[in-house]
Amino acid sequence: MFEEVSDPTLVAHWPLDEAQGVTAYNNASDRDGTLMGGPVWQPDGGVVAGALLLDGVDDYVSTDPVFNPADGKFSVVAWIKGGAPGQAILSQADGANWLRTDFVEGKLMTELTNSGRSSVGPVLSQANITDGNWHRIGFVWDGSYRYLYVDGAEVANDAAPLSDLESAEGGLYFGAGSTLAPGTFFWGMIDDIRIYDRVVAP
Ligand SMILES: [Ca+2]
Repeated sequence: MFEEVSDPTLVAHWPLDEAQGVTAYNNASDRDGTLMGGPVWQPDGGVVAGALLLDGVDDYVSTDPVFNPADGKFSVVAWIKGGAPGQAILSQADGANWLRTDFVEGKLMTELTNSGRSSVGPVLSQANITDGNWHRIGFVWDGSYRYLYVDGAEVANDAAPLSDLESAEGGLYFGAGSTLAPGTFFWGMIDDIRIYDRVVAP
C-alpha cells in the first residue's frame, strides 16, 4: 500500500487500515507501529478505510523514533472519535504530549513547547473533541508559532513567536501519554496519522 504520488515531505503516514496483527504499517518510511495492550482493528470503521479502536485502559501503539520536534517546521494530522478529558492521542516517549485533551472538558491541546527557562507551556484550544463525533485534529509548528486545528479550522495559536521547540528523540505513542501514565490512555478510535516536515494547514 503506497501513495500514488509520493510526497517527500510526508515523513510518516500510518493509515491504520490493517485487519489483523500487531503491526501498524507506515506508508512513508520503515517506522511501523507496534500494537500494545490489544487495541482492535476496525477495518470498516474509519474515516479513511479502517481505523484502530483503543480501550482507554492499556491499549496504545509504539513506534521507533520518527521526528525530533527541535528539527524545524512540521505538521501532524489525525482523525479521532471518542476520548475523554486528560487523554492523549499522540505523544513522544521521553518527550511531550503532542496532541491531547485537557483535564476538565476534553478540549484539544498540545504540550509541545519551547525549551529552557522561558518555556511558555501548553497551547489550549476551546474546541471540545470528545463529543463522540469524528474530528480531524492537527498541530502545526511553522518555526515560530504553534497552531492547533480541528476540522479544518484553526482553534488556537501562540500570541508571540517562540524559540525552537524542545528536543526529544524518542519514539511515538498513539493513544497514550508520554509516560504511559494511567488516565492518559485514549478511549475511542484513531485513524490516518500523518507527519509532514512542512507547514500543512489541515
Ligand atoms: Ca485508516
